[in-house]
This record gives sequence, structure tokens and C-alpha cells, in this order.
Amino acid sequence: MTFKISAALLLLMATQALAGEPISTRFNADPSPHVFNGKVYLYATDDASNSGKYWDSTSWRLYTSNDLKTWRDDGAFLDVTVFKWARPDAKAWAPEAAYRNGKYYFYAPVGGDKIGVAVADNPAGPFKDARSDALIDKARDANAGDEPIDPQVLIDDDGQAYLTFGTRVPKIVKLNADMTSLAGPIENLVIKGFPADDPKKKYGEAPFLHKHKGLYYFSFSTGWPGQIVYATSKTPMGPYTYRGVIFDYLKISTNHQAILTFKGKPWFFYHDNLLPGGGDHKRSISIAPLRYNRDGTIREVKVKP
Ligand code: FUB
Repeated sequence: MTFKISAALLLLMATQALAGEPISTRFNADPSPHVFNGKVYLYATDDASNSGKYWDSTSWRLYTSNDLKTWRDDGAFLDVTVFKWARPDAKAWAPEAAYRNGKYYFYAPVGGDKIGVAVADNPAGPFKDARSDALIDKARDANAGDEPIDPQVLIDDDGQAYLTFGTRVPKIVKLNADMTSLAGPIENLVIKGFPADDPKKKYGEAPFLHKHKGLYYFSFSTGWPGQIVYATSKTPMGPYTYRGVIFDYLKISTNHQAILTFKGKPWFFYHDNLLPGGGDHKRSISIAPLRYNRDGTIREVKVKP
């Protein structure tokens, strides 16, 4: 009995210590967590190497963990020069990764107007450009939107992959099975039912599409500053219906989330300004447990007293 109580207490303490704490002492942002081969790979924007005045880093950072408690900094595993079509000083923003058929794909917003895709045999790379041009190019693609950034990929149970991205107007497009080409037109993702009494409830950035018990959940930031809110649909392309808030405003200009199920439990990844010297451009990734209610709605994540 004594042992059982101690073990339960220890587990509780570990969970509490975990929630809301930066995973690293190095500035990082825009979490893109994935489980590959039983291990968590967290791809991120590198805020430590930016000027402190803007998000002008040119490389991405990788962290890995076997338990979500201890994190290893695997370094600047990739930078924008992997894409020969990109300017070497192009800003490297919120990344995404996906696995299919033995290959790992890295989706990279470059310069604010293009999304590149790189491919590797290993989740930590080395990655090489999977094409000779960008996967999404504002200047080339109809309906790519004003700012094609923040790519995120869902591979559905039937094998169809979807890419979402964009600021102010959320975009969604089907990918071919090669994961490196578009399988259809870029469409606006429609969200209905925003609360009429709150004009701040609208799409801003950070799209994230996931599936839970057969329902599609589309979460995103409402803007600058932004809350993380979500909408649901019975079909991946939508239309989606607004459902509520997952995570409240932060004291920084951006909010950017991801949801990962690891060992059967859902986790919420986000960034904040909690490290010493932190701020709008010096962010730090944290995680917290995510909970669904029985009716499928998501409980608001609270990490501060
Ligand atoms: O890190 C640069 C930008 O800040 C991202 O693309 C946005 O989602 C916001 O987090």
C-alpha cells in the first residue's frame, strides 16, 4: 500500500513538473513533434540564431526524446541552403515532417512565400531537396494565398495525405502518394460558426489538422496575439465548425501549437517566452497534457496558476 501511494505521488509530481516547462535552455519555437520508430522527434524554428528583432533565422533545429521528459538537442540539422532555389538569407519558419514508405519528408516554409520539401532516409537527415523547385510558390500557384507558411501534414487512415498552410486564410490541398507533389487544387479551408460577439475569433496562422475517434480537428492561432482555438468536421476538407478555445493568449505576439499522441496519451505542444531573455522573437517550446471530454470536445489547456 505504502509503495502504491508513493509511486502514484511520484507520477503526479513528474507530470506537474513537466507541464509548462521549456524543453530546452535554448530558444526555439513552432513545435512539430512526431513519433518515428518509437522516439519523439521535435522539429522547430531556431529562435536562438535569429537577430532578436525578427524571426530571421535561416536554420531549423531538432530535439529528440524517449519519454517527453528528457530532451536531447540534436542541433541545426538543416538550413535553407538545402533548397538551391532559395536565397541563402531566406527566413526559415515553422517546419513540418512526415513519414511514408520508408522515407522522411520535411516541409519547410522559406522566405515567407514558398514551401519546400526535402527527403531523407532517417528522421534526423541528411535531407536533400525532393524537387528542383518549391512545393508551394506564391508566385506560381493559384490560391497559394498571401503568405504560404506554417505547413502541416495529415496522412489519413486511407492513405490520402493533406497539406494545410497559410496565414489569414487557411489553405488545404491533397498531396500525391509521393508526398512531394500536389494532387489537386489548393482550396480555402472553410470554418463556420465563429462566435458572433467576438471579432477576434478568426483564423490567423498555425494550422494543425489531426484526427481523433474518426473526427477531424483543425486547430489554429487566431492572430497576433492569438488564442489557440479549434473547429471540427466529419470530412478532412471541411467545412469545419468552430468548437472552442484550447489555449489562451500569451504575452508574446505569436502562439503556435501541435498535438501529439505518445504512448496512448495526447500532448499539447506550444511555445512561450519563459526562458530568461525571452520575448516575441525569443520563444521556448513547452508541452502539457491534452484532454478530450467524453463528447469529443477538447478541454482548455491551463499551464499557469
Ligand atoms: O516563427 C515564425 C512564425 O511565428 C511562424 O511561422 C508562425 O506560426 C509564428 O509562430
